[in-house]
Amino acid sequence: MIDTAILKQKLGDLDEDGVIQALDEFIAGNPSPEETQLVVEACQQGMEIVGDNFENGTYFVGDLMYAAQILTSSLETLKPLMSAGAGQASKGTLILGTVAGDIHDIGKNIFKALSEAAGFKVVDIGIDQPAAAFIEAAKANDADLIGLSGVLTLSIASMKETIEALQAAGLRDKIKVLIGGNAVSQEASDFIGADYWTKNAAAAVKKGLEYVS
Ligand code: B12
Repeated sequence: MIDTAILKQKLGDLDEDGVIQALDEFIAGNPSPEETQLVVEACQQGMEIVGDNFENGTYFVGDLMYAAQILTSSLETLKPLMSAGAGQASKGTLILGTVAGDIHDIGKNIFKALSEAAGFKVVDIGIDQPAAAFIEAAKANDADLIGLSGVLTLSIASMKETIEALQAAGLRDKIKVLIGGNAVSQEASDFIGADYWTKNAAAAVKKGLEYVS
């Protein structure tokens, strides 16, 4: 099994070759979806190191972009290992997007991959999406769940607007709303009026399955 502390640090250090080598060795060991989930969590923690270094002035926007590039290609490698349920009947429909003002999508894409693996039909509407786009997609696809992603502090206001629009469209009672990303917290969730909040995509998939069962 991979040493997740080392992987986390390698990503934090932007050591692309080190990350690739560690993941290649990990994959060669034929890991389970659960082991893969631990590796995804280590990558998420590595990105926190990157974020901290950006905040304290050691890294710049170019470093954030480089980190995103390393993580995105790593996730492509890990994606097939996360899945268990390809080909099964749909468990429900999830509309997923990053809210207005925010273009971060790596966490969203992880949640998407895990949700698809669990059997959800996922309609991914992309990044920087206004409330109206979520409502339109929810109506067009008869959604069971909506997933709002956001890592910026300002995303909290966009998430609140989206839920208010859902309410105004008369859809709030029939659709559960899950929120995720670095910006969310219990306090933010209470303010927004979400049904569930998390920074752990795997936990959210379990909750989603509970909602549709
Ligand atoms: C990579 C990165 C970028 C990349 C994003 C590339 C991409 N394609 O996403 C780029 C370079 C584009 C970028 C830009 C900017 N960034 Co940036 N970025 C990051 C960084 C380092 C990592 C984010 C990430 O991918 N994390 C890894 C993923 C896996 O974690 P996650 O998103 O939390 O997702 C997990 C869970 O939360 C959950 N999840 C996520 N979404 C959802 C949705 C649902 C429904 C559910 C259930 C679960 C779920 O599942 C995931 C797996 O478990 C963070 C630091 C951090 N700590 O987050 C800063 C950070 C978010 N960025 C920041 C900033 C300031 C910016 C810029 C303003 C910089 C600038 N001056 O231009 C711009 C903003 C652009 C915009 N309008 O959005 C700040 C935000 C500060 C704040 N409080 O608002 C942070 C926190 C860095 C910092 N510490 O200062 N950034």
